[in-house]
Amino acid sequence: MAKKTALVTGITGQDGSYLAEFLLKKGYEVSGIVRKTSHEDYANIGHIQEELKLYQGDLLDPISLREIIQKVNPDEVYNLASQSHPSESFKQPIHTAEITAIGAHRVLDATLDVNPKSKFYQASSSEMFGWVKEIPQNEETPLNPANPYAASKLYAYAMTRIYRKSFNMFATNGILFNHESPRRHLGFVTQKVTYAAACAKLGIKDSDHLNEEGEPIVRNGKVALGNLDAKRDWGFAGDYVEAMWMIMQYKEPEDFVVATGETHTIKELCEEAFNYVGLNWNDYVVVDKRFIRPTETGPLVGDASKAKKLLGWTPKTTFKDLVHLMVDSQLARLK
Ligand code: NDP
Ligand code: GDR
Repeated sequence: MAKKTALVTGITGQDGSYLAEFLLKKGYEVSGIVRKTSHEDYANIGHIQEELKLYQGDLLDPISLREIIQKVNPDEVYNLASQSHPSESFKQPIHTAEITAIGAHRVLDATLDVNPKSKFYQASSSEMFGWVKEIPQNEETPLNPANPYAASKLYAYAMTRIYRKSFNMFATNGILFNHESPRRHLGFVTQKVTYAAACAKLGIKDSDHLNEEGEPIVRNGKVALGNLDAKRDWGFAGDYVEAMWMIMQYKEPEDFVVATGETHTIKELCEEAFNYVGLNWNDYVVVDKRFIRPTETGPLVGDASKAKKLLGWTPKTTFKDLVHLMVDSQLARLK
């Protein structure tokens, strides 16, 4: 039997790399879209690069997208590419919309135009719940975005539903809550905190890696964070890419919330990471108002009972295990 073919946008990112690994294991032929950059060191997919087919394209460029879809002729398209930093979206709202909203629409439209039988997955986000209307959040919870990234995701989510209903496409949304891993960018809070805990454990007072303001993440032995009371529902990225695939195998194209159902504050994250290396987080964390966002999303906590019931999906990694595996990975890298 011919191999199934998947096309993954955002394959160099955290989720793209885990999804590519997962699909290769399932026997898929996996193609990915990469941007033309000056330095082509794909850190997250280096270990599987030879098994992948990579095509240069950009969500800003509809012609490249059409050509790639034509060449690959995919059974399944996973649109994971985006400007994925909500914090950055306050600084670059239009750029974010170009990629995260219209870019996603370009991939959706090119799929319909070139290969309408292909299934389509849109990487939708719990950020769309924004200033939340209810707790916990499920597929029926009203969407109320609180930043330009979330508004862009809302547009792409809505277009995916519109194409499904209007053009009879197998177009789905996975509404994923935060999911993390050692492959996360250091700009996200779980990586920042676990990196700082590892530095503290190793006695590193000034780190090599820089924060969003271009300063060492750890400076004079301290890490500067923003809102410590924000609440997030954090899972492990490796578990969440399985849900993406399950959503695409379901008999009907539907939208699914993917979450752990547990929420924690940033303070609790700090406590878990620093306790794990035998230290008190209060000695290492300072609040810096430059990292406090103009508006905050949440409190986020997802109700994934639909995914559990219809797909049989459940998360395997606990919050504790996730934080520990991220600290361990940072310790190994720094050593
Ligand atoms: P990452 O930031 O790790 O990856 C983003 C990917 O998008 C990278 O491969 C990046 O390429 C690519 N990309 C960015 N701009 C463009 C463009 N103009 N053209 C083509 N490719 C582009 O994100 P994650 O892996 O964490 O997330 C995957 C998707 O899921 C994103 O859409 C994100 O918004 C969404 N999401 C993520 C959640 C999470 O908790 N991780 C939760 C809910 C949704 P390059 O390497 O060149 O920068
Ligand atoms: P988020 O992730 O915005 O939820 O988006 P991030 O880790 O950036 O923020 C989570 C929460 O932590 C608070 N916070 C800080 N955040 C950062 N980055 N840096 C800090 O110093 C800091 N201090 C406190 C934030 O205010 C926020 O409340 C991620 C991305 O993966 C999106 O693409 C995805 O859609 C959502 O998760 C679900």
